[in-house]
Amino acid sequence: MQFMAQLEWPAAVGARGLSWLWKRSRRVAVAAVVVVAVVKVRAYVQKQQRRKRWDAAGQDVVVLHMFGRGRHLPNLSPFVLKLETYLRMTDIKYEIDYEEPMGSKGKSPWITLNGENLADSQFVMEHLASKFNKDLSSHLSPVEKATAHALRVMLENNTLWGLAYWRYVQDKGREILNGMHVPFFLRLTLGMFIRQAKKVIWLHGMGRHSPHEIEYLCKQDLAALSTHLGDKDFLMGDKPTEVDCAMFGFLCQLMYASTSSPYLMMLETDFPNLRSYCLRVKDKFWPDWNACLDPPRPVS
Ligand SMILES: N[C@@H](CCC(=O)N[C@@H](CS)C(=O)NCC(=O)O)C(=O)O
Repeated sequence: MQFMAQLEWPAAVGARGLSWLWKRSRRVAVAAVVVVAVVKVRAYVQKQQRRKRWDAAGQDVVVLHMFGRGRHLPNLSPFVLKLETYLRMTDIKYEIDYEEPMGSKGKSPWITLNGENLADSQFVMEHLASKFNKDLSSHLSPVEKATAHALRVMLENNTLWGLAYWRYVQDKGREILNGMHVPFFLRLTLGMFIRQAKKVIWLHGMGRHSPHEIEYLCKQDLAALSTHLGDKDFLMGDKPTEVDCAMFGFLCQLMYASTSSPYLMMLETDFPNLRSYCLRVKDKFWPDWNACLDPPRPVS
């Protein structure tokens, strides 16, 4: 059993279990190996079939892998909504896959394009911008590009954790569960998922503050965005740029999927320009918003 020490832990646990079974009943041990092999082969075949379907999307058509649609907004992930908004802004053709939402980095979204996989919304956007010559920020000065970069990173690496704290710790996942279709067996694992999320938010550092302090930190982020936006149509001026995708993807989470949080109230009372910005971007790039909900609503 010396080799077990070198196996990854799930394989080591499996090997120990098998050796325990083998000592008690060889027949049951063989049956267990056969069942595991069948499950693995089936999963492999299904993956190949999915891959064939994605390849059939056609040359230069992006397959966007993502979680299912939400009841009140097209996606409850700010990163998915960001990337899908970018595809719409740039008129890049895309298809959606809900079967395999998590990519090689264990996160959503990711894409398949011409048989290649690429993960992370930002890396994907940069890749598509150069491949399809769709750099929406080419008219910005270096200082403006630096500002857009800093504001995006603030949202995705600071404000995001305030939202995550509200969603998983304060709200205990209720709006997420009400906001999208989650299969029954996954609902059963919610407690485990929340414990894991709490740990991650704690490790990030946001989870060590009190709810009041977290609200204060996020309000400062929203104030920075609101001040920079002012009365412009888009964050960097009168034309939409990549940072608008991130900002819209994020603000929609506050507007449509965190309705009992203090953040929606902030948009309504303290930062009305962020709220009207969100509606403006929605009207321009998501005319079919209602059709992209689950269940779809009549187009108004
Ligand atoms: N930097 C990544 C972040 C993606 C991300 O955090 N996605 C979340 C959904 S909002 C996710 O997949 N979380 C699953 C997990 O962390 O286990 C990107 O821009 O795509």
